[in-house]
Amino acid sequence: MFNDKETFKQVFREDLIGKLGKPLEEASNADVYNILGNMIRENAGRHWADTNQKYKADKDKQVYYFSMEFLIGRLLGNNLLNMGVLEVVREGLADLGFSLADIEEEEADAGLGNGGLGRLAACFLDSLASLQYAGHGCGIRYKYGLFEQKIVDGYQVELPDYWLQKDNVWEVRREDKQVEVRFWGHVETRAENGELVFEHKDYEAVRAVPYDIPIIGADRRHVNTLRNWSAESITQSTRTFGTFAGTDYHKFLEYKRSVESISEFLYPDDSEYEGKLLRLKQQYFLCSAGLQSILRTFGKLGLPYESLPDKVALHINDTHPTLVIPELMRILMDEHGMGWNKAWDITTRMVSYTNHTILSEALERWPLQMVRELMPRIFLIIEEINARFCGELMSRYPGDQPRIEQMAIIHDDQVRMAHLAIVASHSVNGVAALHTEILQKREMRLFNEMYPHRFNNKTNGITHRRWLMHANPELAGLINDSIGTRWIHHPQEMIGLIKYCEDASFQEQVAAIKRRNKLRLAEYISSKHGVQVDPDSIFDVQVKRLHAYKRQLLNILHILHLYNQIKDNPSMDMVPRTFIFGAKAAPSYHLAKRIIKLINTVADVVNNDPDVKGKIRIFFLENYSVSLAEKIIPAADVSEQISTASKEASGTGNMKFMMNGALTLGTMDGANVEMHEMVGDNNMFLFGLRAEQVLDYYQYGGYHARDIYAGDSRVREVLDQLVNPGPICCHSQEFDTIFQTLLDNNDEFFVLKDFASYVETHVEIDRAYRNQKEWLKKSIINIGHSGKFSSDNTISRYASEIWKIHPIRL
Ligand code: 26W
Repeated sequence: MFNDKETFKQVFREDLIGKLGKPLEEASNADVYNILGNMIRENAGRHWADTNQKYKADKDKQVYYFSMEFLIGRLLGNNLLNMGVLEVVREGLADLGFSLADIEEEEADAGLGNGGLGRLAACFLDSLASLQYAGHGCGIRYKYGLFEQKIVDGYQVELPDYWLQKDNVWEVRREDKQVEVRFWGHVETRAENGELVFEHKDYEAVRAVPYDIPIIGADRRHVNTLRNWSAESITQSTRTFGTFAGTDYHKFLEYKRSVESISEFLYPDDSEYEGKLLRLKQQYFLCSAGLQSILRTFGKLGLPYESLPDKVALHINDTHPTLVIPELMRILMDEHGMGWNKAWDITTRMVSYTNHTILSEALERWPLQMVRELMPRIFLIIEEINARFCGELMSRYPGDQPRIEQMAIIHDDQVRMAHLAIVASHSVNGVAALHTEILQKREMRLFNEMYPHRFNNKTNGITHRRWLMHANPELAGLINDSIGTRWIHHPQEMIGLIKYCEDASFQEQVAAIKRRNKLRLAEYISSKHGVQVDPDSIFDVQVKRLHAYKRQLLNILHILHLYNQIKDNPSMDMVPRTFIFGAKAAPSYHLAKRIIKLINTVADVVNNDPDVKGKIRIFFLENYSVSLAEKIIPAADVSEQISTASKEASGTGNMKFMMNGALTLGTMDGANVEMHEMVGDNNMFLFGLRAEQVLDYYQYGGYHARDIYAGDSRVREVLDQLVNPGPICCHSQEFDTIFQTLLDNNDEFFVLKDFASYVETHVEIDRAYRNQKEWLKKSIINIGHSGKFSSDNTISRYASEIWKIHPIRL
């Protein structure tokens, strides 16, 4: 397209005139963003068509990653990077008087996800395309992404995220690829030539229209597709409404509104299941539309349906898209005349499932009645799957009724989606070694006994292209200068950095880069909070969704304790700390919102107390999002990964921080365990209960939070400050709930139990930071090992072990 700066500038000017009729002097940042984005998409368009052509011609096996969430964030910078023109464009724009960083800020952050699960899906798409696999995303084009968070008087306020207000230059509406999804109605069953025939009658039809986004691989030539579905009304059809005249018109408007609501907004609940009808509609909408379109593409190959499992793999990201299973059965049987056994064999050979959580409150269980009414044919199929599965259980474990009840798909008038997903998948994976072990040995023990070969681990990963090369270009540049550029294609080769861990000049360069990143973040914070931030303080960061198990509460209680120490001894010797938080709470999650308020209240008190003299500062950065993460993570010194052991399935933020040279303060949870395996005790700050201990407490009891309150004066002091009149508790009983969960409800997440060891570990960090040479050595060792957590590695494993696909050379 344009491989040198001068060509770029020329093409860019021509486009500006040709498309907007504007000379350069009159162009705004928004204009530049639009022109540039369109230029890139159009250019990718050629490769996109070629890639699809190649897949079709060679009949390559395709993977479809079904996910209710794709948290892709901004695409401009990453697309420029993957197309290999980032520097050309940066310099070209600078010549024309624009800063690429400012232009990137014009793009709306595509927040079509809640957190870890959605961001993982986005990293996977980047790796699939970059490793030249035929792998695509299948999602929903929500009109509103995750809410925008404002902090008002210390409280979270949610605003709608109307991200489409700005033109989305990346998507292409594909009217010609639309399909119809059917809800409600009833099923008529009759026998035809000795076979049962099922006919769905009186249904409500919804038009599903795909919007495709090109996913540009790092070789620029390989371009896959993220296909997001939008729900629209059927205007032409007279089937449902007769003619749209008279009173029917109102009926139509009602129908239109109800249909459009399907792809209106992303549910903001992360890890808490809510049995809402609209959510179930969204799930079936995604599964049915996605599958119909996939099978249409397959149909054009002219192959027999028996070969489907050799040509298509379907992956479900948590149980949210589990309905692909009965939907595929329906299409194979009702539309292609296949018998049950054959359809079942094909389905189970195509579907694989990833579990992302063991929190029982996150396990989806849909009310049977809702399933029956909304999707009558799907209901029958699920019932049949359950009946056959229970039959199998009875012959395998005769008389073992408790086991059958524990494992059944339908139980208590509910459909247990995880059970359905396990029974109908050929692979079930957890997302970190510890998580998978807990699934196999505890949560899904009975299924693991029955299907021992089905369970496997695929430790999560992150794309080093976005999270290192794009977010921290200086560090990436330093790595190139020291070990060459092979690591970009083989991220594990970052291990070569270890030999520089004690090299004074290398250490200085790492330190200088970190400092510049901290200055940049300090400027951002100053612009938002109107306060100076000390770049020489330790930047201690916890950014992630707000959830009790992630224990932001432990962090803020420790800060309050530090504050108490400073008040007692104003000349206390400590390295200044800047504590940074970023977290959205689900709008209905009362406790989480109170914790946000507590963080902001403590921040207010501490930041304005002259006795503190800048020793600690606390900032809650509002609206944590992918683009904000890209600013924060490269600037962090300490990465807080402090979940109650056993609760965080993997974590992926932990990996992003590690890759950017922050040291982890963490529990032995999720992927922290694997980080520790690589870097050892010396290069991580571990504390707290181990997963086994936590799980044993849950099983056998023996933990009494009140004993700790009684026995540890530091704990007593901070907890009392939450509820007794004073600077933290100045009006109402705002923090009573927090006090009560810790004491009256016996501290489900062991905040008080881990408090002492957390405090000690912070002292250790203070000590360690004073020795900069040692600190930098640890930091470099972490960066060196982080290549293992590139999602390129993760995806290679999914490809060879689950999906059985190979890279496709274009
Ligand atoms: C049904 C409501 C609901 C919505 C989302 C339940 C559960 C979820 C997700 C499973 C929450 C989630 O994002 N889980 C995170 O997945 C990441 C990617 O695997 C892991 O790194 C995190 O540890 C896990 O919490």
